[in-house]
Amino acid sequence: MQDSTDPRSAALTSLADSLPPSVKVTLIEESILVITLARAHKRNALDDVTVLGVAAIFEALPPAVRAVVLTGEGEHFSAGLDLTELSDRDTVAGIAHSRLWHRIFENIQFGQVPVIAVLRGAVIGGGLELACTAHIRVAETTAYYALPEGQRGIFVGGGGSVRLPRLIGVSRMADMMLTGRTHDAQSGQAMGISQYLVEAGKGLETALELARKIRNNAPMTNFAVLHALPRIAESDPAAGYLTESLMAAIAQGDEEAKRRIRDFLAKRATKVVGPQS
Ligand code: 1HE
Repeated sequence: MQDSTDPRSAALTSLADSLPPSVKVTLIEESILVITLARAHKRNALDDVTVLGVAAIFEALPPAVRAVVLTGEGEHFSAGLDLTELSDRDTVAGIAHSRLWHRIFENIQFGQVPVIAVLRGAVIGGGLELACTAHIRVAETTAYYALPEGQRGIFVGGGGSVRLPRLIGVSRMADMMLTGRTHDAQSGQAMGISQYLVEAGKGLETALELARKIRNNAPMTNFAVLHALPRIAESDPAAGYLTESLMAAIAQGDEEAKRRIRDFLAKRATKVVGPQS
């Protein structure tokens, strides 16, 4: 493990120095960046300073970083929007704030590297919206999901109404918002919020294992999964098939793909392994 004082990570050190105390970064094995929401005393509620801190990281990811793990300090991932900042905002400022979150969250989802979120305890409102920007969500059994916007008299503003229905469907999201229903980790896994469900305290370890696999992929494949796959999935089928063909041809034409296929044919590459329990 390498921390931000390691001389090899000068870019990270300057990034870390520019962050607010509520956001921490640690570089692991030179290529996995762990971002930690560090406002546990406020249940990692997302105030502007924290969200802008996260944004700054994704705008200036050190080139060596191949995967990001996003986690929260303490027992909760995030209690959502910092409600103390909401009362000062009028309608116009509210639109600007939501659009700011949109830009920042878009930059996470459609950024340079895959992001794995580690979910535990409260994953509420804007915290769930932030979690939805990740490409993989690892939930610990303590995780629970809620959208109390209905009770607070507000609406999701961080892209939740676009991203969450694609995971769980409009009807489940409507139920959460209308009735204040909370889903536990098992239910969230069954609905498709998380792709992995692990015991309490194991989320970070699992996320790091996944990040190690991801960083070994060809960069072109990771790019295609992040940028082409979701766009193709949203396209009309004819445009989707064409985009898929173009992306497939670009990927297979890359020297990295040719080397990997030569390695497999020469029996130098690992085989696919059967499902693990
Ligand atoms: C907060 C926030 C917050 C905690 N904004 N300060 N989100 C919510 O409606 C969830 C509100 N939070 C809660 O329901 C509870 O805090 C929890 C279930 C997450 C945790 O409960 P607990 O008993 O462990 O902690 P606590 O005592 O309630 O909170 C500890 C402190 O964090 C306390 O401050 P303190 O100064 O009294 O110590 C809380 O006020 C503070 N805190 N959550 C501000 N959210 C882009 S639009 C998105 C819209 C939304 O996200 S709406 C959902 C908002």
